[in-house]
Amino acid sequence: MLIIGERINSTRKGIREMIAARDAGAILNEAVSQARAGAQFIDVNCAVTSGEELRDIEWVIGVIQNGMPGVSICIDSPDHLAIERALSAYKGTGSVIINSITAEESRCSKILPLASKYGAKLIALTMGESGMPDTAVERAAIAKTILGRVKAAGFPEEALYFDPLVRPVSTEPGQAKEFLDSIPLIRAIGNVKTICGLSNISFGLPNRSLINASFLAMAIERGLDAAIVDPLDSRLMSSLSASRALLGLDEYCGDYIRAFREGRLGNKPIEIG
Ligand code: THG
Repeated sequence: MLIIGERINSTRKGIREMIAARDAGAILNEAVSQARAGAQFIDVNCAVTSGEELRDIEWVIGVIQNGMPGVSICIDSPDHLAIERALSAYKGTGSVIINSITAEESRCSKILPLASKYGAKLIALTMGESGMPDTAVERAAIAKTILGRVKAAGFPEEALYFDPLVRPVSTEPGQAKEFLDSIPLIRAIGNVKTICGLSNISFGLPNRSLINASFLAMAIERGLDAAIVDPLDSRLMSSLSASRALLGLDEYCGDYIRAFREGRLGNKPIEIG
């Protein structure tokens, strides 16, 4: 299971302020703490900043890779120019994921060549020209269209992650099931992977972390390959450990037991020796 840390996102007021103040220490701390908590990639989104997204994303990436040269990043932007700027700013020794393309032709034709040029992995939202699909079957159909475009551009399908788009269960109660059902349908169209931003599921509800953690367990059982989450949410990360153990994805529960010993399952660390 690939974990992408979501916290460096300019929709969050605190992050907007750190970027505006060019507070490198605070941004680096957000990246380091997410990596320590188990994030393999750090999502960077500067789209809601001062109107200077290109300059901001270049600065944030510079700060993170100076402090963590091996860091892997997920470039999260609706603007292909910001994605290009971020790709050229990245000098780290880790890997890069571009977040994201959709079925929209113009977006694919700009971003696919960049993904190939920089050897990046790619997230594709299952969103058509006409907006968000309602059913699992529609999500898989859009994924198929995108897969055709991606293959035609010579991009390797195993580096492609489809995001079937989670919607709030509080306002659209049928959507959680459609999302979950779409995971195996999408994985069946080729040698492709699935990913989602999890926290939308709990929008508008109290105790969001409980809903997020429970939904993550369900999605992992259906085959979800990666998730964009807050890795500092210990309930979520505990649920991830337990789910992997229960599904035989953690041989002899070694990771689960290690997480317990280190006090990462919501328990106090036990004394050793
Ligand atoms: N799929 C893909 N990329 C994504 C998303 C997705 N990128 C953005 C988003 N969704 C995932 N990232 C975040 C980052 C921060 C928060 C939520 C999702 C967050 N939200 C606070 C909340 O929901 O209460 C509000 C923000 C605030 O004002 O503090 O922190 O689905 N491919």
